[in-house]
Amino acid sequence: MGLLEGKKGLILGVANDHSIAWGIAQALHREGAEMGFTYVGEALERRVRPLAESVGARLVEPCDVGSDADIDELMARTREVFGQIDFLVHAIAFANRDELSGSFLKTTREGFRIALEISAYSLIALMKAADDLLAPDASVITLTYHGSQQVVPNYNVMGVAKAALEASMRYLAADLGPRGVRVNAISAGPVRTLAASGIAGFRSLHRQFAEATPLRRNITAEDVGNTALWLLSDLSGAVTGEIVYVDAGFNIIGLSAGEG
Ligand code: NAD
Ligand code: 0WE
Repeated sequence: MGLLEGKKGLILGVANDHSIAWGIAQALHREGAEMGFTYVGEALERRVRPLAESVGARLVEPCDVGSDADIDELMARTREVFGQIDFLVHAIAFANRDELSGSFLKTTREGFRIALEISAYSLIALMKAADDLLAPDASVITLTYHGSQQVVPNYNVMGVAKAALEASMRYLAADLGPRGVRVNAISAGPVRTLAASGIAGFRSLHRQFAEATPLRRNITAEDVGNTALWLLSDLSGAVTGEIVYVDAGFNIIGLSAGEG
């Protein structure tokens, strides 16, 4: 009997089979969950549909989280197909590429607005729209990164957006807690996904990261999937408003010992 047998929910943020959201979906599928998926644009639809079908998804809908109409349409379809939902996975982030290199000081007003709207406000917008669909003991997770807490070169405005996302997660946890709904974040170490490819210096960051961690390794979407499984299952029933680090221990280190 799987840990999520009889539970159903939405996964937002699968772009391809390297996506962290796909690592999560595979872990949830293994434990018996039923899932609906979303995509943005026709190019990604062609990637997401076959993946969704491979885990028997009954719902695959477009949803640009910058659009209230898209979000409302998604929740209307979700109600038709699933009735209530037991979980929601938010694995979405976006900043204009030119905001993710060079000086933080050149962050633009528009670049700031877009990064915070798509990467942080979207969690609030989705939970607001899903409010009356969430089961009494529903569990919601979002994905964050340590660049919200400490400075990581080039992460720039995304660090500010993740700080806003983490704070939003805590306020949502406090708001929905009295109903039994839990909201948590997973802070993942660097994973080579579409969102990470083409980032200036990502290869070297990825390598240096592994060397600095207590476990001396990088982390995978599968690692994140297994922690997501715990947070979305009843095993984490008293955990809410928390940031769980899936980073091979990187965040506890003050100064790296290095090799030899
Ligand atoms: P990914 O590119 O596979 O996923 C990012 C997703 O965001 C894509 O599916 C994309 O379609 C979606 N997205 C972007 N703009 C959107 C919009 N307007 N509406 C709806 N969806 C939109 O990359 P990933 O690394 O799997 O990212 C998933 C989450 O994990 C993000 O929140 C990211 O910040 C976080 N994260 C990633 C890493 C990493 O190193 N890859 C580390 C920690 C946290
Ligand atoms: O959250 C992220 C990446 C999010 C992201 C990535 C892109 C690339 C393509 C948001 N918007 C865009 N926009 C694009 O046009 N991560 C945690 C991965 C990541 O990104 C970095 C990192 C790490 C780690 C950027 C700079 C430095 C480190």
